[in-house]
Amino acid sequence: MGEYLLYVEETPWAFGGSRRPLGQSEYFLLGVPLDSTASYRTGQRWGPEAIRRASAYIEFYSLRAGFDVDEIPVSDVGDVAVVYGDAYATLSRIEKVVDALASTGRIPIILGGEHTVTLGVLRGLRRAGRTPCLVVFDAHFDLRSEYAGSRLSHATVMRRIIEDVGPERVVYLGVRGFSPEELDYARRRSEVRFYTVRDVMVMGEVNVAASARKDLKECKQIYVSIDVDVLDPAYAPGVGNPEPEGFTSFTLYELIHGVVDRRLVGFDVVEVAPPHDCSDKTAVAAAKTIVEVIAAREASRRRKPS
Ligand SMILES: [Mn+2]
Repeated sequence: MGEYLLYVEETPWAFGGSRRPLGQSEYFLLGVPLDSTASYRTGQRWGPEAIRRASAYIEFYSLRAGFDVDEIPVSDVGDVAVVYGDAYATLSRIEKVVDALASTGRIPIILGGEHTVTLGVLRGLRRAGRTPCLVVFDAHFDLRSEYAGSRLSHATVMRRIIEDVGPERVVYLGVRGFSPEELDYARRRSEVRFYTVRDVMVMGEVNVAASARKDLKECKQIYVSIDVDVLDPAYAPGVGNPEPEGFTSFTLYELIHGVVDRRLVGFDVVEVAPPHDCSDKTAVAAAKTIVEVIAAREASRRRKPS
């Protein structure tokens, strides 16, 4: 397992404000400061640092779970050493580090960086023997076959993932900004399941969560990918590609608690771009999102199996 250390760098801040040893934690947290395929606004490389700093100053009490997530040890192992200018090489490092750490049964928490990192994480999990279904919170489908001449970028990442895992294992929540090509691929060619922002507003969080749970019924494992641009730019302005008409924080956390359960084998929170943030509010929202995902899994484990 020691080889993974070759690709990991220590960081000045640790999640939650303190460094906990890996041996005591079921969760490990890993930053990936990658933003080299960003097409509009860059700066996601500063995301992990901003989220860690914000996490040192917020409360970890989860209103919905009813306990303090600070009780649950999370070991912050640092950042993947990014290969600047080579996203493929960076992804292969993510894959190796996630494989090494997840093979010991631990749960990865990944801080982006741009959304492209999810592909490396899922490949690492697969090497570690985990093939989860995917719940994707995102304003966008990221389903383009190619973007700006490249098959690997934040705009194509979900297409590559679906080619790996199959569309029937993927559920989107909060989508609203896409090209006709992507919508066609989602609706007709892949029949991937998705709930738009409007679906959520019209049906309500409780009903959408119930429906998504049904979609995920056959899944033995679940991975959650949260692009913070699923939130409205009013709540999360510091992102690469802001898209109007997003979720409130309330809606996001309601849905997280509605769909995340003990089957969770990992998750990521991506696309925080601190140069475009104001008052650190995107970083704070991202830090709280991490707290709520852990809370939702732990709450499910504390309940008796139904
Ligand atoms: Mn997005």
